[in-house]
Formats: sequence, structure tokens, C-alpha cells
Amino acid sequence: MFESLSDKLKNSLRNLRGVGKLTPEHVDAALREIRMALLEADVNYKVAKDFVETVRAKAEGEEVWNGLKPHEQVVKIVYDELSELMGGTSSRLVFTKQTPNVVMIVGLQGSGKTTSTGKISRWLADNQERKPLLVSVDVYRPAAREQLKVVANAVNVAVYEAKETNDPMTIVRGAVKYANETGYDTLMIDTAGRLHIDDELMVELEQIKAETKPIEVLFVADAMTGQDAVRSAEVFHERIGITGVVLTKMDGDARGGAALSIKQVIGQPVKFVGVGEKYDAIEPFYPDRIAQRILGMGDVLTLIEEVQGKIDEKDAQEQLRKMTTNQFSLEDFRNQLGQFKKLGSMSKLMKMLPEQMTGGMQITDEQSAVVDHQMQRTEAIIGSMTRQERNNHKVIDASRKTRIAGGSGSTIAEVNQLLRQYEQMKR
Ligand SMILES: Nc1nc2c(ncn2[C@@H]2O[C@H](COP(=O)(O)OP(=O)(O)OP(=O)(O)O)[C@@H](O)[C@H]2O)c(=O)[nH]1
Ligand SMILES: [Mg+2]
Repeated sequence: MFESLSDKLKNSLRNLRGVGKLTPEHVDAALREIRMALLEADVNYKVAKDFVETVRAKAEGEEVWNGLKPHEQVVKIVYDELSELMGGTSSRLVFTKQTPNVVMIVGLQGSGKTTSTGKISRWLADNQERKPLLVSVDVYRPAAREQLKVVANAVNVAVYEAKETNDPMTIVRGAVKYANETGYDTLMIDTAGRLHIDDELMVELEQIKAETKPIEVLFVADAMTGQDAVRSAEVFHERIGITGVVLTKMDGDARGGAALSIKQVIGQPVKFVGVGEKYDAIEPFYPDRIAQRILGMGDVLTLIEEVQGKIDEKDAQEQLRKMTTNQFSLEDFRNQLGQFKKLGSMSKLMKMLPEQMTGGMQITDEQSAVVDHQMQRTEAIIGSMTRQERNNHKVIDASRKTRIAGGSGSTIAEVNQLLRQYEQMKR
């Protein structure tokens, strides 16, 4: 995501480094490069132009931050403006007491509506304590409703089926009623897509909107389509009124222009980005953090949040207590490995650390695979122990070691090594 833009921006800002006093010529040169970089990333022409002008005005203005060198001032201005461009702070979905809150998912054919409906419902259940119900009103494409059901099952979220009817309005009314009666607080409506914006589709979406009064209408756009995504978002917004955008396929070679232009062009923020075909490949869109990532300050905040979100706070407290009172068993060790694994692969973690921390060094996928493999090994060995052995490793004698090694497909030396590591950790 944003690699090429990031490289170019960092480069042009780096060129300002070491310049004692910034002259207008220096700033001009840097701004020209920044403008080129934005255009190459497929940022809307006018957005790029305005961006550069704002940065120029601020750089020439009186504003001075204590303790920042001249070139750092420019970096700071570019950072502020970049995050402002994308909408400033992040835009969570805000729910009301109404039941159900309706979220409509709209967009062109194949943009990723059905996939995103599933991903977002899972995300809301995990992160905003919502109880979602999914419904498809795509009665046109054969198997479209079946597809949503498959997605719903995969993300373990309920789906409302209305096999007896093919009328979108009847379906949504039924779904709202059902959600109301059964206590689902969030109804997500997956709508039909068309290859091109057509009136029939728009009328149908307008009707569904009037009927269900959604708190959110999310426009799903394929980021790979660049400025086309921005233009169609604009049309949908004028016609239906959207509250936010979901940019999918940001894992592909999208240059990022859509992400950088949408807020500015249509006035509605990007709320989520899809970063893969798997159902957990969705991220809330944080403009400030994206700006940090683009400018190479790393995504420490996302990292911290991932750690907080996935590691159960209570669990962590309990483990800390055990560690400090020296009751940390092999069982606890295994739990801790499990927690760590939830964060993802080692290389993914490294990518989120700021350059200052890693010195720009990244571990390779192979290195990451070795670490991941070792962790799996360790888990397997502990998994082959009995409960008694896990809670008191001192009972593990030579014959038990042989059994454990056999059970986990490892060698006695590996079992010994693990026990040594554990003792060290315990100490
Ligand atoms: N790589 C990648 N693929 C995605 C992402 N989101 C969706 N896809 C893929 O895009 C294709 C279309 O996704 P769907 O969810 O079926 O799109 P849709 O908008 O519901 O399509 P229609 O209902 O036909 O209009 C599928 O192959 C998805 O796996 C993403 O974030 N990254
Ligand atoms: Mg679909």
C-alpha cells in the first residue's frame, strides 16, 4: 500500500535535510516533486494542486514549531496536510439505540460488496460489540444470495434468508422485522451491483434507503480502479447520499490515489480498507496513521492497537502476576505463544514498526517463516506433554522426554532446548 508514493515523498523530503536555512527555491523544488509523486499515485489533479498550495502557504507562513529543524517543519506540515486530506481522524461507525441500525452496502459490480459485508460484520462483532444480521437483496444475479450465506457462515454471523420472495422491498422489510424480533442490533444489507451506474439500480437503492433509514450507507469501491472509483463514489453520493467509503483491494498494486482523493472530492471519508481476500483482511482507515506510514514514521499506533485488541487484557494481567510470583508454568508459556501468534506473522509485525526502531531493516519472509516455524514447534512439544508435566516440568525425566519428542515429531535435544529456554524465561 502506497509504497511508491511513500518512497518518492520520503525522497523529496530527504533532499531538504542538511539545508540550514530553507529558501523558497528549496521548498519549491520539494513541492514540485511532491506534486509529481501525488499525480503518479493517481491522486486527483485538483486535489494534488490544492495540497501543494496549502503546504507552500504553511511553509512560508509564520508558523514555527519549537525544536524542529527547518526540513522537519516541512515534514510536519506535509504530514498534517496528508492526514487532513484523508479526513483527519478516523471515522468509526456510530450506532444509535434504534433497533436495528441499518448499514447499506452499495457499489458497482464486483467491487467487493458481499465480501466487505461479511468482513465488516465480523469486525463490528469483534470490535464494537454489535450483533449483526446480514441480508442480500441481490435478486438479479443467480447465486448472489447463496454467496452471502456462504460468507456469513464463514465469518460466523447470522444471515436472513427469504427464499419465498424475489422482491427486494419484501426482503428488507422482512429482515428489519426479524432483526427487531430476535434482537439483532445491526442489519447489514448487501445490495446488487451493476457494471455501470444505471437508473434502475439507483431507484431501487433509493427505495431501500427510504424504507430502512440506514445510519450508514457505505460505498464499496475497488481501489485498483483509481480515479474511476472516485468518480463513481461521487455519482452514488449525489444520487443516494453515502456516509462513507470502503476501499477494497488495497493489497493489490493500487497506487493509493483513490484513498487520498475521496474525502476531498466527495466530502465523505474512507472508513475501511480491504487488504485481501480473507475475511479478516479489513482495517479501519486511520488517516493520521496512513500519513505516518507514507512518510515512514511507521505504524506504531496500529501495532499498539493490534496488541491491545487481540491480547486479552485480563489474561495478560494474570500471566504477569504468575510471572512475578514465579508460578509461570509451561501451560502459561504455551498460552503466551498463542497470544503472540494472534498478532500475525513476524514480518507483518516488523513492517509496522517505525524506521527509527528497526533502522529501516526488515526481516525477510524466510526469516519470518523460521521464527513462525519455531513457535509452532514449541507449541507442538508443549502440546505433547501431560497436564501434570505442563504444570510441573520437574517431573519430566528421560523416558517422558522420549515420549514427548515422539508425540510431537521432534528430537530429545529439541525438548531439552525448550525446557532450558523455559527455565531461563522463568528466571
Ligand atoms: N485481493 C482482494 N480481493 C478482494 C477484496 N475484496 C473483495 N475481493 C475479491 O473481489 C471479488 C469480488 O468480490 P464480491 O464481494 O463478490 O464483490 P461484489 O461487489 O459483491 O460483486 P457483485 O455482487 O457481483 O456486484 C472476489 O473475488 C473477492 O474475493 C480485497 O480487499 N482484496
Ligand atoms: Mg455481491
